[in-house]
Amino acid sequence: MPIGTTITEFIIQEQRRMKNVTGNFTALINDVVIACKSISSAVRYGSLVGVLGTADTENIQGETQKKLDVISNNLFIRRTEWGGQVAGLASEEMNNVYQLPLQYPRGKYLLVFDPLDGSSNSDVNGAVGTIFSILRRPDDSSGEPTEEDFLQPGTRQVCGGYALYGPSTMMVLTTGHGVNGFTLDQRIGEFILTNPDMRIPEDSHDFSINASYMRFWDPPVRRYIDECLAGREGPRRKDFNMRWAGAMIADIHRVLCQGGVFMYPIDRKLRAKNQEGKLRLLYEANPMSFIVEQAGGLSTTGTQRIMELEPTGLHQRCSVIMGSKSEVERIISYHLEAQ
Ligand code: AHM
Ligand code: MG
Repeated sequence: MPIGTTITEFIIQEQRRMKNVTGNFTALINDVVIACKSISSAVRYGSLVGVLGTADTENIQGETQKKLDVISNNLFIRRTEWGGQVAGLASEEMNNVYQLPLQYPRGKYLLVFDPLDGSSNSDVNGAVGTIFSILRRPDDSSGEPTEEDFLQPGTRQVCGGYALYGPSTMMVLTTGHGVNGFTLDQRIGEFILTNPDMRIPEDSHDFSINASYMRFWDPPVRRYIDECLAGREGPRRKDFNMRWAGAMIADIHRVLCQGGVFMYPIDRKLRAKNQEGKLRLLYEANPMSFIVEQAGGLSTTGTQRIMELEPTGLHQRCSVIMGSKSEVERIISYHLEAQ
């Protein structure tokens, strides 16, 4: 579709090409778009409307919530619960599956989201974002949806997407037919197609990892980064750049645009806390993996394709390594050699 198409037209046109569509998915995406515009507005006004700083609450992961985490979560629920497209919602900021108020009809989709990823950036006016994943409610599930219904591997996602609240607000989406990026035109309040058919460049020089954890890394990750750091004088025979925004959306968005790898791998420190990673599988790793794979990249824990992991809990974590195909293949081969 041509540059300049609105996101609504884009989704409707894309849906028209499929069989048996009812318009439910289009309506749901519309609500997600409005949710992200509302969060974008809250983020943009920041201190002017008193939304920065810490709330007096913790989420299930024991992390202190920011006021904007709570506001974004509420906005996302409010905008998506009413329309009759979803049967239930789940998010980083809620311990259990959110059951819809009784007055709203139940639909065939399940929506999982991280309302404000990288929220620690919000107090320093850094980039943050919203990540979401849409699943189909399993056919054999009835009554109110349970946690079990949400525990589907990433390969079953109907849609994965994120909104990035940076200097401009962008929305990047996949429904399994490539990846498209839209930029919010603040003058008319619409997302406009600006980055059609996004492909991750193969030739890249960037890596993105929190290097302060270097002493805890597993040998394959250590080896890959050591070789990057050795630059022209090392086995890779070229110089690399390190970039770390502290919000996975911002870091992976850069990888989508310029290539490279983003990593938040399992390490000794996380294992000591009995964690399988830092990032959450259902609403962080899976939707971002869907986008990266659809853009021609790869996404792995180091030893397994992330989208094939069988989830065992709503807030399950996993090791994350994703980006340009050849770089991720190299990191996987280092893991295989180490085994
Ligand atoms: P959040 O969802 O609570 O914001 O946590 C996820 C974020 C990622 O966006 C980012 O890549 C990572 O946490 C940063 O973690 P660290 O502070 O350990 O580098
Ligand atoms: Mg997050």
